[in-house]
Amino acid sequence: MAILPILEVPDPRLKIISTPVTEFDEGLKKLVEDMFDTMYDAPGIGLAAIQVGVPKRILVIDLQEPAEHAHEHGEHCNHDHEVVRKPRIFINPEILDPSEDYSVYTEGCLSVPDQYAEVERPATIRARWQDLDGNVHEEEMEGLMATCLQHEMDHLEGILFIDHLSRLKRQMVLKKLEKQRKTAA
Ligand code: GNR
Ligand code: NI
Repeated sequence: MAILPILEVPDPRLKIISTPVTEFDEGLKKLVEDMFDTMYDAPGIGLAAIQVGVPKRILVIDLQEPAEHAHEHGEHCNHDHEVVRKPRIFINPEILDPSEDYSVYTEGCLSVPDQYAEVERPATIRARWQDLDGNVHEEEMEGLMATCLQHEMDHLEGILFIDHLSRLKRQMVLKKLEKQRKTAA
């Protein structure tokens, strides 16, 4: 297991356009494992390879949502809500038909630490991608999965969530980040 350093703004590598994966080999599997280790450690719900300095079209996502429990009527729920891991791997992902209706989500990014802002994106998408063996999959996505996949796919084009904000809001986020770094130093 290896936790890799995560690139942060204004690292110029975050603007690189990532290239398609062509070799579905052991090196790819090892990188994906390290990406999960890094994402869970951060912690985050998604990670693009470029965030650990590798300009390849590879994403990992795990929304880590609370487990759904069936409760008997009247049964008191006093346990901690455990999180279920549902690790998902997306190689060479594509978005096929984004919906015309948009949804707004307060997004954050491990490369823009501790900063959050509302971003509007298509509410549902059809996604196509390859797995570690190169097999192609297709699925309709909605909710947080649709938002997160679009956020991660932006990283493959060198785009961050702050690039969706007005220039004023983007400057405010970057100023706050700078200030936070100074007080943390
Ligand atoms: O951990 C993350 N949380 C998150 C919240 C809302 C929308 C997108 C994300 S992705 C982010 C991890 C990250 O930076 N992935 O690139
Ligand atoms: Ni991000």
